[in-house]
Amino acid sequence: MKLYGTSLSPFVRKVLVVLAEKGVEVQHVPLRFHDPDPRFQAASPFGKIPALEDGDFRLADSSAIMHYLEGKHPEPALLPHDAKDIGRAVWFDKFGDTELFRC
Ligand SMILES: N[C@@H](CCC(=O)N[C@@H](CS)C(=O)NCC(=O)O)C(=O)O
Repeated sequence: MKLYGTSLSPFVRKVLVVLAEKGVEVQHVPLRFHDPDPRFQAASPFGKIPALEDGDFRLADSSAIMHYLEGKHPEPALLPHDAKDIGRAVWFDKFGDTELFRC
């Protein structure tokens, strides 16, 4: 599994924390956004970081990647199952990525 994106990005750091908490081995490729690397471009069509490559599966966006990792490596669980709790968890994730990030 490869994670593209420098850890200067808070979005990349979010995914690195998820990978570390779940004990998933990853090859970190610390490139910057819009890097011309064709494998990165294939994983992130808009050139944003982070992007993930897992075999022939590619995915961009930190939240999408987080949900993918949660499904593939359910233990330890980092997301709740209860409807209200998952609603709140998604709210905090979006808040961190948007309102808080802008500050
Ligand atoms: N919603 C995306 C946002 C990713 C993002 O905006 N990353 C910044 C770096 S911190 C980036 O790649 N910016 C380049 C651009 O917006 O074109 C995510 O959660 O991964």
